[in-house]
Amino acid sequence: KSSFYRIAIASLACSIPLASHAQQPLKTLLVGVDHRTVTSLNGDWHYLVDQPPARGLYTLEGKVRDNGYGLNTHPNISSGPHNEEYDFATAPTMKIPGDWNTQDPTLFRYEGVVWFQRDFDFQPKPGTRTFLHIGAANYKSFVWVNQKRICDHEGGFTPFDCEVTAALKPGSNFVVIAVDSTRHIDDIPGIGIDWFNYGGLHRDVSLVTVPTQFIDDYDVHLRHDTTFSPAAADTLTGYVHVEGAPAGTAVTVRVSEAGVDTTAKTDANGRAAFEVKASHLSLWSPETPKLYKVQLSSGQDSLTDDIGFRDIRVDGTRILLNGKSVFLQGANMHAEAPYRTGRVNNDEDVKNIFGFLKDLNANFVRLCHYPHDERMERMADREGVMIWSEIPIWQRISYDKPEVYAKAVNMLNEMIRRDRNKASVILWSVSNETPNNPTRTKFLTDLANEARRLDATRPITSALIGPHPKGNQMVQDDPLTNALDVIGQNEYIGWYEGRPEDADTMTWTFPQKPVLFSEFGAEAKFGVHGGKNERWAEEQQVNVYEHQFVMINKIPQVRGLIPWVLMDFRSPVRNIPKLQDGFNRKGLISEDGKQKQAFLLFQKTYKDRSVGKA
Ligand code: GCB
Repeated sequence: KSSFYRIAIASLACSIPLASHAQQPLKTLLVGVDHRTVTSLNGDWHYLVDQPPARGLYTLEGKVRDNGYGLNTHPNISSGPHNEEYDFATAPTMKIPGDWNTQDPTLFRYEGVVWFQRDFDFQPKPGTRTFLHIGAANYKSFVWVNQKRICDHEGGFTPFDCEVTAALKPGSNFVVIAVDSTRHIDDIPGIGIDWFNYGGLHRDVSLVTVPTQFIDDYDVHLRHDTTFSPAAADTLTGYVHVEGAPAGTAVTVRVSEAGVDTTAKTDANGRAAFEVKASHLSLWSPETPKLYKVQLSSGQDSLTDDIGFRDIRVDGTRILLNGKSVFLQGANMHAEAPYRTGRVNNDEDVKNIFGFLKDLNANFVRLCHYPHDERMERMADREGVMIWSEIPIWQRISYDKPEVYAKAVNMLNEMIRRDRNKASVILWSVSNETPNNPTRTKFLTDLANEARRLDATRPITSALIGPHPKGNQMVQDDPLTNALDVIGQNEYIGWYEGRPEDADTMTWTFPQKPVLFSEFGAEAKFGVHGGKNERWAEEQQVNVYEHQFVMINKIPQVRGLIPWVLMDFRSPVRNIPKLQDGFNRKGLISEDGKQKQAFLLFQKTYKDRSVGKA
């Protein structure tokens, strides 16, 4: 974003009445699908582009058509009355999961509706239910199976499940999904974003068959007491939710390695709460990322997940992991695939990103600015990397609208539900760079409290901007800090504001809470060399960071460094030819994996632990 955006944000005045924020029920969402046996629908799907006004999907009034392309009929080419003019059978194919932008050159900048269709064989089994699980589709999805309209979903980065039991038949079936990536002011994110709006079915798609009563949600964690003591950290607690189960249904939770084997009963809502002592629990940490096999079963259904147990909390201005103060040495990362570009969605992409983090000596990553592929959390769990996970509230959101709040709550729910059992995730973030006004503060305070209600075991954060410097003083007095456990502070001294050396004399005042420098940095193009103050030179990027380190080292409550950004990423607003070419160049690494000098600076700084203290 340019300084123009910053001013625009800061000056958004607010005189709109504060909305009251009602709660929305969450639809079925299966947790731990990657630990179930599923029928993958990944592979080649036929696709057709339905350019605006997207007449295959919408009526001219903007309503979703029940008799559009979703029916997957075929045109009468040789005889009979003329009908719809589309045909999936002869349409080209693309790989799912995958964004359409990097698979078809004619769709590189396309934002709008694309239709996807595939056939699949299926043999329904009596006494089962089947769900179509979509890892994520950006931004709105509309699903038909065998000509029946099944479900819709809004939100580009979280999973959803649509029950298809009644629509399936033995033998050949087909599914049609329309994905609309058009941006709107009242969406989350809104219209203006500094990343590429990759559209499509960009994460795994599968069919999940479960018994009629099945485990759809669970939460297994170390009991979060008011204080932490290693000796007393021996109790596992949480719940297993069994969809369709009458009250009193038995649920078993087994963690054999920790001597846990307990049975609980569901309540009237299908939820079985449990609490059980474990023996010789090894707590998860970056040094010892221990994961346990957790076996859950109820009736015909069972599922085994890999779960780590640890305690994360804030104490004054410190962040305590298992009772010990930690300093987060991290980086920001978009879900941009290294080397190939496009959205991250496979093991190879994730391995490459974690390779970068390991080389950097990082113990932390902020996944920007939306939930990433679940493989990221899985890998972080195994590798011992801590994660900041965020919903896409990124500048210019319609905070005055209750329906926008409802969308935010839904995204928060979906994010927390998917990842609450991941030990690596230590922070939920409700937003990034939001304007300081009462409507936004009420919205985000309610949202932070909602996050706490959903998960009382993790601190809540947000990345703030401002204040604007008064001389060499920065006073962070944004009232949103009252709603946060950990303060994320973004600032770009030396790039968007002032000169790199201005940081040396800058002083900061924060509320007495842990502070993470959640974004700071400068652009540089890999291979461009020059003086310390020459824009785009790798040397200048290093210079900016060196002055930042001087500043940050003087702020005792800083508990983490999260430079912007680990890797260059596509952003259509970055239009300086030869330097940017459509990429935000603040990466420590180029999009093809080349380390800039600033990467080496962080690598050494993190190795020596020379900036900041736990
Ligand atoms: C920010 C935003 C981030 C942008 C970055 C930039 O403050 O949070 O999404 O990409 O600045 O490079 O301008």
